Amino acid sequence: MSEKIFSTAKVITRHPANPILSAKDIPYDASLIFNAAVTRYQNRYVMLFRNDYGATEADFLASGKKGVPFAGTNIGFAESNDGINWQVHEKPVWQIHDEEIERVYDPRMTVIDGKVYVCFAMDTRHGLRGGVAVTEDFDKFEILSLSVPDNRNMVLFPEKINDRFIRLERPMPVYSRHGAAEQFDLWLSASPDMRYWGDSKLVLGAEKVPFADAKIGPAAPPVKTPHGYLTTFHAVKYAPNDLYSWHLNWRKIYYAGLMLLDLDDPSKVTAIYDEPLIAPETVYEKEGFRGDVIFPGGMILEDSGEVKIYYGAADTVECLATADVNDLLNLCRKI
Ligand code: BMA
Repeated sequence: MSEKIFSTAKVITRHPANPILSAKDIPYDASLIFNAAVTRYQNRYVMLFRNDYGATEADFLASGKKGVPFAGTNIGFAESNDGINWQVHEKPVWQIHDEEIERVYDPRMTVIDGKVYVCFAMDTRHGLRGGVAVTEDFDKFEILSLSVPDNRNMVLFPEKINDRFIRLERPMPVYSRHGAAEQFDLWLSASPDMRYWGDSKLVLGAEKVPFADAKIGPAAPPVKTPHGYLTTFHAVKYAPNDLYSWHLNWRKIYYAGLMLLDLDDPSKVTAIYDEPLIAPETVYEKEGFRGDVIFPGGMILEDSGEVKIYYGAADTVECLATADVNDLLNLCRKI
């Protein structure tokens, strides 16, 4: 039986300026600019982006593609009046590297009551933790909570629901998923104060996604519509052969999916699109550090009904796609 070929939904338009941010735009050491958080804050667009620096494709080639370590990962900051053209701050704004913590990365921003909450992943010597921080100036980041390992891909809803903050998240249960490699699912937790998280519920099992045969998880933070919280997720499918990559043996295709969550109980998926919203197709999505990776980290619903979806492509550059909110809602079928 031949493999089904998944393609990007017709309602999606890739921005002609793609990639909208890449290493050449950064005024300091930068190699991979991707998996950014983007939101609107104080009358402009703001972006926190991941920068893995200190190794190039040539370094990997010289190593026989066995791989060379990046010197580090930091988080950069950029601002924009139109969401397309970005002014990048002259220095990175956030980096943690000490005896225990290796790095913070993959930020996701949600503005609640005038404050910017930043979910992030943190690699530590004792496992991978997901965290929530708060900033008002994109200079100081106060960490409010950190999960036990292994958990990441956290994203916050744009408001309290039934008096509690809610986040989507993706724990990584390697011990108990019946031997399946990387079969991880999308969960939700609630908190009264952003510090204590609990009441965790399964939202979507990986087996429910027809274009995944491995892990799924959150992508960009949800946006509110009258029909429910519209949100992207990421879904991984294994490729039969090696994909384009700077290193050897890269075989994971990352698709962006789309679903609708209940306004009162967002642990309930009310509708889902059964094909990818965005599938890797362009050169900048298929060729890079890890080809065939699409990873949304920002979703903005404009007053016009346009939805801007910001996504990391090939773990190398940051891109923008747009769609009409009604077209996105129409893609999601009731379940
Ligand atoms: C995941 C994370 C992401 C990355 C993806 C594809 O495990 O490391 O940051 O985009 O893999 O490499």
